[in-house]
Amino acid sequence: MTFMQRLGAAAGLIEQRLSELLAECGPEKGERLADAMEHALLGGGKRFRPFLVVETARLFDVVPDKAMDAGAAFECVHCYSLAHDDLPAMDDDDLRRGRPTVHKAFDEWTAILAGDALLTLAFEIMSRQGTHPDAAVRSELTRLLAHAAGGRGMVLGQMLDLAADKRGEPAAPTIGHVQRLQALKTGALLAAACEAGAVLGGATGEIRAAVRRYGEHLGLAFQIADDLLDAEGDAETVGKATGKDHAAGKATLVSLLGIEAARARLEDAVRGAERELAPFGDKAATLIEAARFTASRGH
Ligand code: GRG
Repeated sequence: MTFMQRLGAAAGLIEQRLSELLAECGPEKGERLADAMEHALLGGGKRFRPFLVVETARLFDVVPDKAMDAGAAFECVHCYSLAHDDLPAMDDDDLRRGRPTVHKAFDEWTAILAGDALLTLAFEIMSRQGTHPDAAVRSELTRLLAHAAGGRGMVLGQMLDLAADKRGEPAAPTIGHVQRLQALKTGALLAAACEAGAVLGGATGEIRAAVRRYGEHLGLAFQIADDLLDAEGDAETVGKATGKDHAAGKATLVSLLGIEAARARLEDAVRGAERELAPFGDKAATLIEAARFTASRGH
């Protein structure tokens, strides 16, 4: 199986599980809120964060089935963040995953509430007994997800990003500022997804930390690849508008470093990711491929 086939197969399984969890814990089918949550959650997306949970858990011999619900919780947070990010008050996008964004398919207030409900659904899923039999593990997973998603993680990253876009702050962003912003906005959830796999596998100390650092390198690679796509990709292949950052004069690692140096930093991040998983030998082959895929992805 190629890496893309493996990612696609995992996406199919996670999509199925997301659909079941939405039916079990979400609003009744037929409610406008249920339809909007379904639009935000199902029908597209690489399901990369659940894939990372499942694959990092596999390093510790956890079978995919036992990591699926924790992965689904991460995907709910991710999909809420996309629905809110696409709103006119934030990044203002009409297209996501090749389809109308939630507020275009419904309206703004529905998109806000669907996002809110997906965020809370994530924590309901994470704290259900089926996610892990040990309450201490569920509690640690819940803390990990909350920390990554919240005011010291993704929301802070989004705040810094919008402060730059809408208020021009800081006036002269440094590479350090952009890197911090991105590590929070995109990296925090990706790194926590990897760490969650290690937590599911009972890993502690330096081993858990190494898996997290793998996720941090991956997050950086993911963001630089996204910036390169914005600078060089076309909307049809990417499934959303491109050239927006460039047209807005936005500071990204690509605009601050130039395309060549950004590419070099991307390769560096991939090597860092590989280095962290070296002690796992062949067991880490899929995750190493995931890092390479992240760097080379075209959508
Ligand atoms: C609204 C609090 C709040 C946060 C939003 C994630 C995010 C923060 C905004 C998304 C904007 C964006 C384009 C970020 C760059 C990287 C990124 C997260 C891309 C989308 O993730 P993928 O490629 O998407 O995993 P799919 O569709 O495959 O799930």
